[in-house]
Amino acid sequence: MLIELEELQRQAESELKKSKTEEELLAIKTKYLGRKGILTKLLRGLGDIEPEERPQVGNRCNEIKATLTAAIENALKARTSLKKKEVLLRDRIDVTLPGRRIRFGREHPVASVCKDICDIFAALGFSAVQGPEIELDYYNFEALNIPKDHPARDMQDTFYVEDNIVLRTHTSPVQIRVMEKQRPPIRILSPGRVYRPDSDISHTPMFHQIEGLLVDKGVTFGDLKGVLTLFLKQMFGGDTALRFRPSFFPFTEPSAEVDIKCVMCRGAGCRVCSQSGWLEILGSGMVDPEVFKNVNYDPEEFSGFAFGLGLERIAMLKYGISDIRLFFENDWRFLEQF
Ligand code: 2NL
Repeated sequence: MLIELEELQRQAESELKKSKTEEELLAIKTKYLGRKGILTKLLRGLGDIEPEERPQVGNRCNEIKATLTAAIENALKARTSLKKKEVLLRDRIDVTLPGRRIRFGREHPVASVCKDICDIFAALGFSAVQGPEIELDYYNFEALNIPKDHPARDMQDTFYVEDNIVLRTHTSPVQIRVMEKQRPPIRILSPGRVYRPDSDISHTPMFHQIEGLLVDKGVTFGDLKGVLTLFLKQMFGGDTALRFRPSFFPFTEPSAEVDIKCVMCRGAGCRVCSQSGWLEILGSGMVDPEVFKNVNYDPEEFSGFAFGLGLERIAMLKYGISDIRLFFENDWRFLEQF
């Protein structure tokens, strides 16, 4: 019996030596030490052995059990630490590699031009207002004295949502809405997105506009000239030359467009100003009495001026950008430069 026990221990130890994986080790553990394991059974069966042999066999069984248990636990531990080492080696991080470059966000050039304009006019008492981008035909055209047969109302020039609903083509409707609700004095700016079905290097179907409106008693064309001159000199520099040119808009009378001396060639003539030496910056005029009638202001009591300009166009001139579509690609290589 004792010889058989020695043989059993040798066999278990040799199996242990040959085993490589955790699974194999666990299988050996079960085979010898499990609930139905060889050693467990032997210990349970001690009662059947001759009484004089029992203590010696029992002791030997317990010794072997203890040795085997320790050997298996050691082998398992070694296996786990080896596994950990393998994982650490595989998931190693090379801390000497250069880090990924962090790219900082920037204010969009259209947003900064909008802010600059709002700041200049805020100092003159103007506050910015907002309104719907999906607008009734009435506010976008009718109230602004734009006649039913005006080309701006064509399907080619306006996005129609429904018969009487459009994507606003300018931000003037916001100002009509303010005048409907408030009495003069009025000093407002209306920046925002506007929509027109155009697309090429100088047009996108959505772009940004800012309009301004001042209404009070006794406002004259002199006020329009004074305010817009102050604005353009603050915007483009005190030595900027300006010219007011007669123009026409259905919602202003008289109307004027304002040019500045070309910022690229300083008036010599270049590609940007089409060799004219001048850049068209904004449209303006005295609010047409018909517009005042539509908002129940008495044109005999009140007068005012209004103006409008495209923000992308200003940003293009300020930063020397030749393709308007760059503003809408959100490519950081473009945006990072401002
Ligand atoms: C341009 C011209 C302009 C206005 C906009 C306006 C608004 C009201 C009444 C009268 Cl509520 N006028 N706005 C006036 C003149 C010109 O914009 O070239 N925009 C890009």
